[in-house]
Amino acid sequence: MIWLVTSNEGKFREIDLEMRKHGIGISWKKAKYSEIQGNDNYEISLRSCQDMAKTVHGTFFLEDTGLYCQALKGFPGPYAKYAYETIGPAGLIRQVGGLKRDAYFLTVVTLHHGGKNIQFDGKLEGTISSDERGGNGFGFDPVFIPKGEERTLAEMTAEEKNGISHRAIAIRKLIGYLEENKIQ
Ligand code: ITT
Repeated sequence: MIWLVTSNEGKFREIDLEMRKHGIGISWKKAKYSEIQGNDNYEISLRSCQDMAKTVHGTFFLEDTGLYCQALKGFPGPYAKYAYETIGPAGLIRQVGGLKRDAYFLTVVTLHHGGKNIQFDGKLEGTISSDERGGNGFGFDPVFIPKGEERTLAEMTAEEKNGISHRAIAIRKLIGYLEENKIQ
């Protein structure tokens, strides 16, 4: 049994979809863990995992995702959740304004297995759109246009987003590790 610890249903849906495609079943531990602040998503993901290992037994993983906007010197970066709950997608568009719109998502998965913590990452480059578009996905999806695309992530199906996303890239690395090590 492999647990995914997250309070975010959107994350669970995307990850479950990808893992089922590879024949791996996961169980959702819907827990809100206090996000230990750190300088980057690797540190936050690792420290959150170490903290959860005190109460969750067996094999589990969690992930931390950040959104880095070039024009804002990387803001909101690891504080994406705070930015989402405060200024929101519309506020981010205003902040970026007419500046260079390049941005990227970074997901860092940490797997806890056999007393060890192992990390897998995934990145998606793109730009911040000038208006909010689309009703799929979650978070900043309506304002993020992946490189080489015209649509925002929220205008794509879950399968299309998983084809290219930061999260799905990290999850496919995790799947490779689980398969190699026969972890289920
Ligand atoms: P956890 O319980 O898993 O921590 P969370 O929502 O707090 O859930 P994060 O801190 O990793 O997760 O994510 C920060 C925010 O970044 C999140 O609340 C979303 O608003 C946004 N976000 C994360 N992944 C995203 C994605 O794939 N597309 C759009 N926005 C995303």
